[in-house]
Amino acid sequence: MSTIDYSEKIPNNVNLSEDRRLQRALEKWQPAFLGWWDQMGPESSSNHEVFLRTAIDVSAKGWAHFDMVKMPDYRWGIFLADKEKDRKIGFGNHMGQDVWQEVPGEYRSELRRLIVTQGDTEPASVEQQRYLGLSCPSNYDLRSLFQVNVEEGRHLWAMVYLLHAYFGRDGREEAEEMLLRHSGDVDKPRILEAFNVPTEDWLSFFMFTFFQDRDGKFQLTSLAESGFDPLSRSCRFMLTEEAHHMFVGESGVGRVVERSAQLSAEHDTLEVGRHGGIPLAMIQKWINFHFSICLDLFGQEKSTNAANFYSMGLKGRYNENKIEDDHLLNNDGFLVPDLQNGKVIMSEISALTAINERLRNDYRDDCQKGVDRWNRIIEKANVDFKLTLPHIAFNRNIGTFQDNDFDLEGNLISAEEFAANKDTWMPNSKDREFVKSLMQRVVEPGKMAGWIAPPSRGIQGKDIEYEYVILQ
Ligand code: BYC
Ligand code: FE
Ligand code: FE
Repeated sequence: MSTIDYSEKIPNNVNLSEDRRLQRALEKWQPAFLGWWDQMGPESSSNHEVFLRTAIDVSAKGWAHFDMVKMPDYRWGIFLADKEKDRKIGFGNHMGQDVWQEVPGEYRSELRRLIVTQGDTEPASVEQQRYLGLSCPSNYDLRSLFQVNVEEGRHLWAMVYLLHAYFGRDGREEAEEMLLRHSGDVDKPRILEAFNVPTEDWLSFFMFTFFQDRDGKFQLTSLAESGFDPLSRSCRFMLTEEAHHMFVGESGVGRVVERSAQLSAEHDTLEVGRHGGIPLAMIQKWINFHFSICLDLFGQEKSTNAANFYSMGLKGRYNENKIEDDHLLNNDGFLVPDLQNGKVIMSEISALTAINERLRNDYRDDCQKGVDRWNRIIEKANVDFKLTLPHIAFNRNIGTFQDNDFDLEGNLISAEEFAANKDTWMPNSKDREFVKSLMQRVVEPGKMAGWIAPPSRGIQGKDIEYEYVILQ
């Protein structure tokens, strides 16, 4: 089951050839996808040879094969993690029952909505990153970008397969819509707001893969708990790909921090801009922005949608099976932040309606660990500066805090005060211009732009100097 059939037009491990109708429908969607890739995917990249990994086996060991590939020839396909024998639903009203191999009729629209929302983010990210190849800091980094892009394209395939295979005609319509909405399009934007924000420089790209792909990690892990087995298996395999995206983000920001700290120490100043680095204080502004827009991706603190998804057995909590409680949550409480008398306080609500907030907490803890590791890089360089995550109330557009303004520490402030400080807390147009001015394309193998430290090693045992992308 786990070997992938590459003789097919659409590589897959779901026996696609045994379902002619489904195969034909997906083969019809395939050229639309390729057309979308050509128009909305990485700019001027179609002739580059790229050292890419392709899935060949879904088992934990050795699933990938590396080779020089032109991106339009990448073998996007449908890969599900192996079926777990006798898998049972692990939470909610159907706990203990066999997982579903077909869509439970009464939950059809909720399930479809989750799959559509998940699927929509994948092509969105490719659209957001489409011009970055023109300003990459190194040949190595250019490969990372393209690797992430093709895999996000494959994640779209993963969700489109589920829509086609299990949702009939409206599933096919949703699959078409995936290619018609576009990031930032005023008429047909992507569903979640953070996926409509352009990613115009490489500091933003690394922040994106750290903060935004990390939302992907947490959402996919929760969906991997799903009682709908095909969704669970899809997400489990996507998570193996996602691990690399996390690496690109954390190591990418880490290398920028390393270079900035190094320049700060060398010149005995934090103002390293005129030495070709990105000041640590400016990196902090990027963190403030990206972290706050990504917190919105978890939805409202108190959500009946989330409670329903959970009780229905469609979407669990992060690492549901490692949590020791009744997995029903009918009688449990959970503390969520609330605004009372002008102060952010914690108040208890039902654990069921607090599912989104719980996941956001897990996410925040994971982000903090990454920030701690960046701070160790700064310490090692003997520079006196500390990066932090802003308070959860800062710059929020979804949930409890959306109608008020807060400073970085979570103090309620007036709209005027926020407007007056916004440009010191988050990237302003001058900051963005400055960072963009540093983004001069470097593609010669082994060379690095001056604002970023080299990676500690190359990819798949190759040297850092290896020509990962042959441009043409
Ligand atoms: N923007 O009850 P609530 C990834 C809406 S990233 C706009 O809290 P719910 C990736 C909401 O729709 C992972 N609208 O909502 C990363 C609802 O609307 P209605 C993506 C928003 O449903 C990088 C209303 O507000 N996957 O894979 O519990 C690169 C009430 O809110 C937003 C998923 O998200 C928002 N941010 O929670 C590539 C998993 N938030 O009902 C890829 C699937 C809320 O009033 N999605 N609203 O019309 C979900 O699980 C849930 O839909 C959400 C929202 C957690 C997103
Ligand atoms: Fe993805
Ligand atoms: Fe990702």
